[in-house]
Amino acid sequence: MTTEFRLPELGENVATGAVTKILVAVGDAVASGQNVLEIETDKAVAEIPCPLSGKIVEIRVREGQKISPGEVILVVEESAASGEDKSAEVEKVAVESDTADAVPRKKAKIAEPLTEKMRRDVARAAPSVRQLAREHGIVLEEVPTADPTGKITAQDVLKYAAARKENAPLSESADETVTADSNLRQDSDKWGKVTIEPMNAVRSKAAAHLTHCWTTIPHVTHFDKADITELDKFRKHYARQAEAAGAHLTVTAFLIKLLPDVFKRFPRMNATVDMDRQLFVLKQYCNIGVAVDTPNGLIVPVIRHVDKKNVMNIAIEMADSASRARERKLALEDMQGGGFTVSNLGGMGGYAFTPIINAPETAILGVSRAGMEPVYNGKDFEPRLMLPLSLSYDHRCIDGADAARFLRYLCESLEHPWRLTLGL
Ligand code: CAO
Repeated sequence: MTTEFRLPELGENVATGAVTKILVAVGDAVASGQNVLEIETDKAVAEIPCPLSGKIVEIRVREGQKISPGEVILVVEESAASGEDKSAEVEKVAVESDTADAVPRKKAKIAEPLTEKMRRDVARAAPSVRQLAREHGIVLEEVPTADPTGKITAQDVLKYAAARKENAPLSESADETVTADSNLRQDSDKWGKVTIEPMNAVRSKAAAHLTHCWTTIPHVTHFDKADITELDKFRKHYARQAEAAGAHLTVTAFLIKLLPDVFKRFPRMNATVDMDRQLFVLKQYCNIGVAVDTPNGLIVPVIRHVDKKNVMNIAIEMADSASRARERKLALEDMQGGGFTVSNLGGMGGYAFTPIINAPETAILGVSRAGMEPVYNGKDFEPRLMLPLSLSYDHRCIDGADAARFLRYLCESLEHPWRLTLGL
């Protein structure tokens, strides 16, 4: 007797995943609970265990293929021992039969950590909205939303569907490049040799989000420099003590610590623009997104309530979030609820850049590499450690003069952190 093993549900609203690795081969013996497949969804790579025991007689998926819950992964010739307990986990279907339902009536069992993680990864949307997305052939997680809680409305889906249609020639050809087998093998175009590199799920989601941010927010970027000579002495003075307590002190943690007080003066920097209702939502809480460079692409975990944390707490949490981002261990909510983002490229180099605002936020701070510069003190040139800062802001909400005042005030706060304690 052969039994089909179908891809179980990956979590509410997770419509597809890409097969990144097949861990077994036809003819292999498989034991119940053994991982047979690696699947990549938007935020996670997960191993899929097979609840059957026996010999694999057929593999119906291939690496790189996108599959959905309910699709057959393997056909297993079951061993007698596994015959008793499998009924609740997979649906029995004769291989020859073509009358099998496209979706199994019972869900295949899936390893608990996976379902928990993926359940948290889902985008929020009403069933009718999910249905609408399906009708348009849209993966819901790709739909950008201006809602601060991440909720996706029917209007968001329709807007996205219309935009996608407008860009059809471009996106269709891109899709063809990465999905069609023949094109994956293609190694030249009319100008010469090429290499085809498919987009992974993180990059494809980031691409859709960044396009939405860049095309819907009128950006302006303002530049300034903070003299962090004294702050750096302070940081280095406490570096060893901090390290012993588990924190690597960097300028990023100090910067984040100062932001809540600076926002009190400039509340529109920690806000959302609501064009439908023609208003600004000013946040009373302070959650800061930190752009993290990962092997799979840019990910922005959020450090919550930084106003209630000290520099050490922030440094520890930031390092932890960055390493979880790099290991693909973040849940969707770990990346939600931010009011402002900090993107520090200073560890790598450069003296300025123009970061893209992370909608629905209204501003983002780019940090470049601090370096020694000769600064004129009215009499002489002094060597000072200068930190270049680039602030991109939403011009619908923030005017240039406010942005300049905000960034100057932030620079002065880095230069004289005690000033904030005066409330001046
Ligand atoms: N100027 C000079 N040196 C800097 C610096 C700056 N602006 N920022 C960090 N450094 C130093 C740190 O002090 C550290 O050196 P020491 O070990 O000698 O103290 C070193 O560079 C590495 O720091 P880090 O980058 O690991 O630590 P961080 O807390 O400053 O940043 C994180 C953490 C997660 C923001 C960072 O690792 C990262 O991923 N940055 C990339 C962000 C990114 O890709 N942005 C682009 C978005 S748009 O595509």
